[in-house]
Amino acid sequence: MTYENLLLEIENGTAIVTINRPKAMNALNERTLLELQNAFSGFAEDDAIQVIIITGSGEKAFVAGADIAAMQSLTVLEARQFAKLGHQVMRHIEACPKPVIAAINGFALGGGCELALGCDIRVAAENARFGQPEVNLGVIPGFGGTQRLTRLIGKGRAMELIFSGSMIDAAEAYRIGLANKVVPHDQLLAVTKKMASTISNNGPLAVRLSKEAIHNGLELDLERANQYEAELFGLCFATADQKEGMQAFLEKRQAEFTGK
Ligand code: DAK
Repeated sequence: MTYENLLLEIENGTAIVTINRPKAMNALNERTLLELQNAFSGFAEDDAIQVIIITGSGEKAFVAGADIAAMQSLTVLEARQFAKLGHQVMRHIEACPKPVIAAINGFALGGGCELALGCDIRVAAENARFGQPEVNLGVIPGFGGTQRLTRLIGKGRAMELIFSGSMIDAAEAYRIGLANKVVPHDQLLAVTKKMASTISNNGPLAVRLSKEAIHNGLELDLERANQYEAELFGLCFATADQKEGMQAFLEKRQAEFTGK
């Protein structure tokens, strides 16, 4: 697939995906969603990629939402289809076996906030603004916002953000657990890449199994989730990475993981 709305770079095992529709504040139209879906299918299968970063092009926006101009005249069935595609893409990102970090360089509104919520970690620039303004447009969040935001920051805060449609700044997003970290705008990519590289230096299979344990475990009760964790912990002992990691520790040297 040729990408019209995404820029892709791969640097030291990190794929950097830049959503590139700056004139529309990087709003998500159908084409951009399909491109994201396609790109993430590739990342999942590419052994050279350990971590993925998603960011937006330009100075102002990460993603200012689903594309309102494209949505305005949708029929009921088309709107349903559009929402389904958005759900599939967010799920695809969430289920990607490798960690995904959102580097939020400005507005993350509506579908943009939902895209950030589909990522595993959110690093925000100081100028980032978050919100679910859909009710201002007469709709509700349509790409999982009512669910993922609530699970991440809790029911009361999610309700306030969604009912009011108000924006919050990066500091407030950090305070309520929506952003993991806030950094100066000009350091956003450097800090996010450093985080990606710290993750990449760890046992890749262990990182992927941790992601699986966290995501799938959250859908289970604690007893079953702990059993599930124990199974995945056991599985680590079938890997060369576990042997290398523990041996390297005992030999007081840096581990050289192979992801096998
Ligand atoms: N879609 C399309 N174009 C957008 C856009 C968006 N979400 N956001 C901004 N733009 C475009 C503007 O129309 C403008 O285009 P031109 O007039 O230059 O052609 C350009 O980007 C620059 O925007 P502004 O001139 O407005 O720039 P400002 O700095 O003054 O303001 C802003 C920036 C981000 C605060 C403002 O543009 C804004 O409020 N944008 C809309 C934010 C928003 O409401 N986002 C939520 C979108 S709704 C569903 C499926 C999905 C969803 C819901 C239901 N189903 C099918 C059930 C999800 C919905 C959403 O995400």
